[in-house]
Amino acid sequence: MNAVLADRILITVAPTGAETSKADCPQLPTTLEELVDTARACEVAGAAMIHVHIRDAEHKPTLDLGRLTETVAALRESTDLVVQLSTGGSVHDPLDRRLKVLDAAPDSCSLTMGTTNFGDDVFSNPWPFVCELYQLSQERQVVPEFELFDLGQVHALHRLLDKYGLPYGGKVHCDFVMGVPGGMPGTADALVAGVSTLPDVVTSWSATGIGRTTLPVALAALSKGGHLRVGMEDVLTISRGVPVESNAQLVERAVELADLAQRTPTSTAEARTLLGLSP
Ligand code: KMH
Ligand code: ZN
Repeated sequence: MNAVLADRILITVAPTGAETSKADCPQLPTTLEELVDTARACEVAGAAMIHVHIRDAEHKPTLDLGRLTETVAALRESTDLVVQLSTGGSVHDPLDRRLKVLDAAPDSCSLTMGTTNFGDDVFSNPWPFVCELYQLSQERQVVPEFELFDLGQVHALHRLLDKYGLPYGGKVHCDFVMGVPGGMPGTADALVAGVSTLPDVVTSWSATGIGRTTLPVALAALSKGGHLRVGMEDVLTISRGVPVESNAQLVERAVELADLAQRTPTSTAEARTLLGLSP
């Protein structure tokens, strides 16, 4: 792991996701303007990376390449955040469209390590797709963030790295996505089990807990020296029954929690070093 950055914490914001509707949550950033404003506010609050899902003119999830490319450009123009595009999309997106996301040339992409039941739906990530997406990320010089929804996916990560070697940039960054109904629970025990079996070549990891598991997972991740992902993709309440006002509010809370653990948010330049991107 990165001893040099031991007192630093990478905060990733996942502001939108693909599973919440604008009608249910008007404060969700779904237009490009809202996303850029959110990104700016979250950078000021302490985030260094943004995990991006975009929406169409009707606020529905889309993988439209033109919109993705425009979004990457707009975020680069307005912020220094590391721009990570979701290749997970929504549970309804076909695999071929998800591979095309890399054509938008982000800094980073999410790469989920296996198929997961996702509430009543299925988040499909068959092994050949995982391998193809990983090789494409190496070719296109995009740094993957390996998303781990279940403990078996940690083993799949060993298998992938054994077969195809290290990612572009030479660093291996993972994110535990916990508490999805169908995946691993959002508990300290599950996090410890996952972290203890990570491949030795992993250089950094973060965690996020969905819904009511957000705080337990964040506290467990801080206790284990991990990084944090926060945002309205993962949670819509700031405390029991109280809606989140903005993504920046969640980033601010992450900074406060990190401060208690004597960790300071990475700058965007430090985040690039941590992830194997050029500064
Ligand atoms: N929307 C979820 C089905 C990712 O961004 O890579 C998948 C997801 C993971 O959000
Ligand atoms: Zn996502």
